[in-house]
Amino acid sequence: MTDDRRYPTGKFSPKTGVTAAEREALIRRIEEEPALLRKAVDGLSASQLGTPYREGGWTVRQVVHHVPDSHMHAYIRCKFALTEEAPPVKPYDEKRWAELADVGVVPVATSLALMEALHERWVAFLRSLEPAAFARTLHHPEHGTITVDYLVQLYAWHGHHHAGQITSLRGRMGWR
Ligand code: NI
Repeated sequence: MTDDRRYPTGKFSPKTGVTAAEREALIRRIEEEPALLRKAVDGLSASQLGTPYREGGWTVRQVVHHVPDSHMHAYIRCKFALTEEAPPVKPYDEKRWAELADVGVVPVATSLALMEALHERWVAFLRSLEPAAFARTLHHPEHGTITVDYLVQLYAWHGHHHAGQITSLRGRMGWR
């Protein structure tokens, strides 16, 4: 297993007791993810987009379409947390989603535009919240109780994680 290729920015390690300043920095990281993903794939050809980012891994195209699929879930989970009492999280099978037929035919530009619009809504929403809102909870069937602060940390990592997989492939392949 090539962990460095799979986790170019390191594995996700959440903490408890996020300060207001740390939270602001995390939201800024979420804010920059659409541009980061756009830059990661800038100028790549169709065959480069069809290249797995590591042996046995998703293609660049699958990675790009996966990120907004995942972040749409996250955006909606944040809103459920604010509007219901400890609502259940509906997990989804991300591997099977990445293999659905649309992923092979929709241009990556469509998912980049989706990311930009989605993150504009999501970041505006997060910045509108009172500090206490970040302690609101959801119930995950595998992870138990999670908070909005946990989701903010996870998604401040997740977009960078996947953009890093592509950037690291570009570096190794010498793609300019
Ligand atoms: Ni992911």
